[in-house]
Amino acid sequence: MSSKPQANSDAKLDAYWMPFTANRQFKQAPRLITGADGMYFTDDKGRQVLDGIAGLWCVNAGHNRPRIVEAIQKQAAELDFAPPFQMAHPKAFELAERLVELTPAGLNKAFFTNSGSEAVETALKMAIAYHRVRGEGARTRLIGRERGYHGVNFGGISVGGMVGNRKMFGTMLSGVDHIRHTHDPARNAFSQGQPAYGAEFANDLENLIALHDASTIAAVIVEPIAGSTGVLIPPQGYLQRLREICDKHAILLIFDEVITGFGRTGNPFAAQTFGVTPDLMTVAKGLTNGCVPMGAVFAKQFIHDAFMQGPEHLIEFFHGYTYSAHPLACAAALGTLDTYAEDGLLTRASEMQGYFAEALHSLKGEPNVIDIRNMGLVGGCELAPLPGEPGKRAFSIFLDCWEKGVLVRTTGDTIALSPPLIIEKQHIDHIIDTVRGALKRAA
Ligand code: PXG
Ligand code: PLP
Repeated sequence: MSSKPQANSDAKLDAYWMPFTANRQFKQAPRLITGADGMYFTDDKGRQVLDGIAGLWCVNAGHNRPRIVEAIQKQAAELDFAPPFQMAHPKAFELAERLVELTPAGLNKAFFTNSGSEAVETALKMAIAYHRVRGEGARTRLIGRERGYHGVNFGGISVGGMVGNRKMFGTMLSGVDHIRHTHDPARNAFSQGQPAYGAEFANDLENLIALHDASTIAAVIVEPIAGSTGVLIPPQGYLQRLREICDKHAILLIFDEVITGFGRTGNPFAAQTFGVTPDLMTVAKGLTNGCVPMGAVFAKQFIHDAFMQGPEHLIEFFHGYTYSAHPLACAAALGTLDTYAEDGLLTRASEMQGYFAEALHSLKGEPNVIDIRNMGLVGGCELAPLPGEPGKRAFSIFLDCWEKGVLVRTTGDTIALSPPLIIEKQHIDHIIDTVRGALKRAA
């Protein structure tokens, strides 16, 4: 269909400053993707590459799904854009209604953004403004967690806990504090599913409340499973404990489900898998199967209702994006929800997780493997770092797997797997065998 870009020779690679990429290294040996279907990418040399990470944790239904493709094509020809402020188009309402049927009980208001990063900014602003509209304007502090990833905008990196994403960018938001991360390989290495130890890490929140006083704290934001920082599964009882502490002190609990949303853990949302419901929940990625950029924040009714006061002709929440609820994104999301429903994908991870876990944990004992973690269809295999060169060992595994026709993701020295939810057993075997080969070759 489209002409294939030529690596190195004629294609000019200069002008594009690539995101989160080693630009100079990449441009010496580009990895170019030119097509995708089902579980596979096609690269510019015509090779088929098995997608072990659903693109970037987003293509949950696999690539090139007809309903989504058709929905986008039809929408583009019918309504390209409608202003989202003081105006709307019908699919925005339809999508919100469809979504709140899937969300955990009570999260029944949907606010649309264009990415996970924007969803996070939106949720943080909603939390602070919520307290203010009800007369608790001193509640402005935000609590995040070490090793958290909440996108790359200023609010998100402020509450986030990845040093590399923060240290270059000045002082960020004021009034932010962090609880400890829950990664505890000394006690929990090679746990399957939720590790046994570490619920007490949630008590850090009590310490911060003692330090700052609850009357200054608006919200706590965590990923139910930390994805980008290496697949950190919450210890048993940990999220429940966070919920209890937030309730006790009227602090809002925000779950960032940008990665865990839309079936990754075996339920539509990880909140359902873990049995803990937040007050605000951010999503993106799987919302449109990665096909058109879109994110959303789901809010509990009481948060929304707190804003609905004052004269009715006035704007209640001074926030929104030019492309909030963009018609193409709404069409893509509706096509995505149809596809998830038809194929039973939002619960499929619960069927596949046993086989996936067994295959993944069979890597125990391979060279330099120091921990393996899993939940639903997300897995992490952590390697001992090369002395003085953190991240390098895992990156060499990533390159080797790509050469051998499997796309994996690495973060630090953890190999992360998050395949499309349509995955079959033979694909799991192929991914794990390829990783195993790479680990042996790198030894
Ligand atoms: N929150 C979470 C929990 C995420 O995982 C974002 C927010 C930001 O979403 P956007 O759409 O603005 O990128 C994310 C994104 C990785 C990786 O390698 C993960 C993400 C993004 C880039 C790389 O794990 N997650
Ligand atoms: N910068 C300028 C000058 C703008 O006019 C706008 C929106 O109108 C923005 C930034 C924000 O863009 P967006 O709504 O796409 O986030």
